[in-house]
Amino acid sequence: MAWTRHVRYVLLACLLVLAYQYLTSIYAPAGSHTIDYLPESSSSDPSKSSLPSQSQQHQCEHSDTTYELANATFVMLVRNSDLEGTISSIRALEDRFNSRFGYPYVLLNNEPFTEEFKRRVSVLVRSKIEFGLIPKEHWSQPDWIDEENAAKARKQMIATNVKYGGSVSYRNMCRFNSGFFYRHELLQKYKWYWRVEPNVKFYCDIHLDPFRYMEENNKIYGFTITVYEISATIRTLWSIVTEFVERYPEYIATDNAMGFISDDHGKTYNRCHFWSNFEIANMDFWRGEAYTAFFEHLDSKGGFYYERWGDAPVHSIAAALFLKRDQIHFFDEIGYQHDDWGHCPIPDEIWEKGRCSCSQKGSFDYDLSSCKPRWDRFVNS
Ligand SMILES: Nc1nc2c(ncn2[C@@H]2O[C@H](COP(=O)(O)OP(=O)(O)OP(=O)(O)O)[C@@H](O)[C@H]2O)c(=O)[nH]1
Ligand SMILES: *[C@@H]1O[C@H](CO)[C@@H](O)[C@H](O)[C@H]1NC(C)=O
Ligand SMILES: [Mg+2]
Repeated sequence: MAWTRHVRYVLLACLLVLAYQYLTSIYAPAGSHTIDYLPESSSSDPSKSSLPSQSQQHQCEHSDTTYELANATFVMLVRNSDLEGTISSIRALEDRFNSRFGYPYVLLNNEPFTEEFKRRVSVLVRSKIEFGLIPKEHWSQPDWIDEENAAKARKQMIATNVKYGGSVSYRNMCRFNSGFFYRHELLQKYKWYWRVEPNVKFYCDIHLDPFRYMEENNKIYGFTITVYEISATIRTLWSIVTEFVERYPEYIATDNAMGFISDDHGKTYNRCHFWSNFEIANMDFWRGEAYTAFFEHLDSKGGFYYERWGDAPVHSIAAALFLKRDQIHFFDEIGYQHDDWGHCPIPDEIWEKGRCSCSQKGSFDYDLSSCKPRWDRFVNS
C-alpha cells in the first residue's frame, strides 16, 4: 500500500540522516556541511521544562531515537567575588555548546554562596544548577603540617617572586582540586566532569558532545593546553612520585604516557603537565584505587603546603602513569582561553567548522612555553 511505502521511505530517510550524522561525527570530513547533533532549541521558549534533563528528542522527531546525555556535569570552583567572571564563562559555554545539550552545573565554594550569586547565575541556563559548600576538612591545612616550616617556605617563595607563593588559600585550592572535589556530595551522582573557571573563553562552536566522545572512545582524561610547571613549586614532587612507583608497580599502566612527562625513562620530570583549569575527565579515575593511593602518598608528605604543588602536575603525572597513552585526549576543536594563554585550532577545517573567533596565529600550541610540541612527538612516536 502506498501509505506503508510512504512510512517506509520516511523511516529510511531518518536512518540515512542518522547514519550521515554518525559518520560525520567520526570522520568530520573537511568542508562538509555541519549538522548539529541536536536541533537548535527554540529561543522563543525559555521555560526550563522544555528541556528534559536525562534524554532529549533527536532530530528525527517521528522516530523514537532520543539523545542520551552522558552521566556528566560542569564543575566550577568559585568565590562569591567571582560572580561576573562566572557569568561570563557560563554564557560562553552555553552559546558555543551547552544550550543545545543541557548538561547540568555544579558550583562549589568554601564559603556559602550568596542569594544574589545564586540568582544571577541560575537565570542564565535552562539546565540544572546546584550550589555546594565545601566541607572544612577538604579545604584547610591539616594540623599535622608543621606551620613553622610551611610559613618559612611561603616566605622564601615570596622573596623569590613565585606566583601565589605566599598564599595558603591557593594551596588549599590546589589540594582540594587534587584530592577532594570528586568526593563532594553533589558530584557523587556523576561520572564525567568538565572543569570550568571564571573568566575563560570558548572560541568555537562545539558540535560534538565531548563527554559522549570520551565515553565512546575509551578516553579518561582530556585537555586543550599543556605547559611547563614552575620548578620552585615542585622541588621534591618527582622523587616522591618515584618512591610511589617503586612501592606500587602494579598501578603503572603498560603503554603509559611516561614518555611525555619524562625524557629519560622516568629518572627526571620534564615539568610538562596538562593545564588543569580546563579538564574533561572521568571522576571514577580519581576515585579509583591507584589514584587514591597516589594522592594519600603525596598528601602525607605535606608538599601541598611545604612547597606549592599544583593540582595540574598531580593530575597529569597520575594520568601519564596510570592510564594507557591513548586514554588521554587532546581536544583540538575546543578553542579556549584562560588568562594570557589560549588554544585556537590550527587546522583550517577544524577552525572553519567551529566558526572560531580566535586567531590561529595567536594559538599557544607552539609557543616556547608550550609542551604541545612534545605531546605531538610523543603521540607520533
Ligand atoms: N571558592 C574559592 N575558589 C577559589 C579560591 N581560590 C581559587 N579559587 C578557584 O580556583 C580556581 C583557580 O584559581 P585562580 O585564582 O583562577 O588561579 P589561576 O590564576 O588560574 O592559577 P594558575 O592556573 O595556576 O595560574 C578558579 O576556579 C578560582 O575561582 C578560594 O579561595 N575560594
Ligand atoms: C553516574 O556515575 C556515577 C559514578 O560512576 C554512578 O554512581 C551513577 O550510578 C551513574 N548514574 C547513572 C544514571 O548511570
Ligand atoms: Mg584561573
